[in-house]
Amino acid sequence: MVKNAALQQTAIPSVLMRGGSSKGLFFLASDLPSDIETRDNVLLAAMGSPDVRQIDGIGGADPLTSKVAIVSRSDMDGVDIDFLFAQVSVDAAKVDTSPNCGNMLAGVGPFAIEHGLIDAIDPETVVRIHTVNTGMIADAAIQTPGGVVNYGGDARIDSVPGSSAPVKISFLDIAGSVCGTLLPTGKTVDTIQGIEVTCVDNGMPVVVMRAEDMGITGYESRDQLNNDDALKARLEELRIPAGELMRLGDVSERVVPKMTMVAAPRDGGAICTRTFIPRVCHASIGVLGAVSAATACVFPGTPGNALSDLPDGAPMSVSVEHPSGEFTIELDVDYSGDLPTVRQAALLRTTRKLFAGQVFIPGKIWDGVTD
Ligand code: NQM
Repeated sequence: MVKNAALQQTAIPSVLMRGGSSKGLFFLASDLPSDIETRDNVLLAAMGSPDVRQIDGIGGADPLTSKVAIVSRSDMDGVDIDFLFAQVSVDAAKVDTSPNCGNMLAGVGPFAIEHGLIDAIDPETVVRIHTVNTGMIADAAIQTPGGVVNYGGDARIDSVPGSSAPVKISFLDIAGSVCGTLLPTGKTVDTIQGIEVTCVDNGMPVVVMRAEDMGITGYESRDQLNNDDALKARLEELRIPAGELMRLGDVSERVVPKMTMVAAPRDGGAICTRTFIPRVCHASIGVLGAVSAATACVFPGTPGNALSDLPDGAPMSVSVEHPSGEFTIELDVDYSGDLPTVRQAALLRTTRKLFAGQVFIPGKIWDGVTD
């Protein structure tokens, strides 16, 4: 930690990484204040929030680029790394650490290896990660030929230009990550204000509904939907009671549940989605958001099930269409009980280190003294 007294700023070591289709700052937990209020103020200052342009920080003025990963060695048996995800609001002084982010998760393994938190193995290092937000465990397979993280490669994901090394992520126990149970209302279908929805939490609390019921086709662009103020107001009217039903309490200040509107697939996928996260339309779809939305489609009688074209196979490859392409998830579904359950979800992401150095925050927010 370096305090630049002349400039009255505190310099904090940090790496800017793209994780999947998101981007954000990665910190070692030991470089941040342990007091949560001070830490959140530091993160807000680093990103430049609250401000729609985040002009006084390094955030990208979009929820997808206003994210933080806080990384440390884990004390848990058999687990390598603890990852605390923080969603830093763009236009409000809010930091939400309740949900996970499967996109930022893709950068955690490389960051941990390059900071000496775990030894790399030639040619691949499987990093077992505990997401502190929800207690979930994930395995991320990082390419490390010669013990060095490989960022180059041919893997492509929609909504990210170019290609880089693949990061294969397997989620081991994601049901009920934030709400406690997979179907937090106890039902596969609820009717809220006349709209049929599935409230599900398979890694991310998500409310899934027919796009048609919300007055859209479900094939609109992100910009079209972001300009639809009436739709946004209607979604928020549904989200607040859905949050209560999902046992999340008052969600007016939180970033969960996410709102996913579904339509029949039209590009060869299993389901077409448009997701609000929750006040802005996602450019594609979140990783765990996609796992939850796909899971909602597995339950017979749900709006998603009726519209989807699910493939056979165990695990089955579910292609989730979104505004900038598709995202394929391998879902291992167990149909032996009364209701289907998902044993494991696996998917492919890529990540890239973009910038390493120090982020400067005003010294009055934190003097840089860690305890
Ligand atoms: O659902 C956006 C993202 C996410 C979260 C959001 C995510 C996930 O695309 O696992 O990755 O839903 O706010 O990074």
